[in-house]
Amino acid sequence: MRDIRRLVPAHFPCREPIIAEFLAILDDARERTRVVLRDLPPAALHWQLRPELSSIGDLLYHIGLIEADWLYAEVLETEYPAPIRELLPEEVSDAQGRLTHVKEEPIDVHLRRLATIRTALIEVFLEMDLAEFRRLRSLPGYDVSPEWVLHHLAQHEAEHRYQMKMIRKQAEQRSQDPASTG
Ligand code: NI
Repeated sequence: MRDIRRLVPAHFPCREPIIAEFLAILDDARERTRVVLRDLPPAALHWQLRPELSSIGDLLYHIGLIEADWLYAEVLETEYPAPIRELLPEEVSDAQGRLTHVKEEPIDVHLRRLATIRTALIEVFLEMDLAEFRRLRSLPGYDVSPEWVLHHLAQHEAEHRYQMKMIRKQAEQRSQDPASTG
């Protein structure tokens, strides 16, 4: 069967067709992340090259936290609702300014967290009109539109996806050859 590469905006019944296109792009980005995580050995989820470096689990948590943060702080200009706050107990970075090292959870918990945040995001964008999509929100350091936020979230996930791919490769090499230092 041929591999068909196209976006499916019809999956997102938005008021504005262009918003459905953006949601389809984000959906494709998530699918590509899932491919990188497919059949991930549980030990590789928590593996760190060095104690100060992130694990794949840390990065999955980070991707969800950043998505929720752009959604609530920037797009909606509000606080996290309680169910989202409960999903994200850890701050984005630790006292040293590094990405927080999160407690070890199974991959399903990570994927469910990401899916819950994504569902909340889609609900907001289904109803949005074009003026609101492009209306700049004024934050302390910058002005930002929801349109840019969706673009940015796809980029952000792609950057960390590559990082997760490299971590996985290193973790799997180590598990085959524990004496290796390379
Ligand atoms: Ni990041």
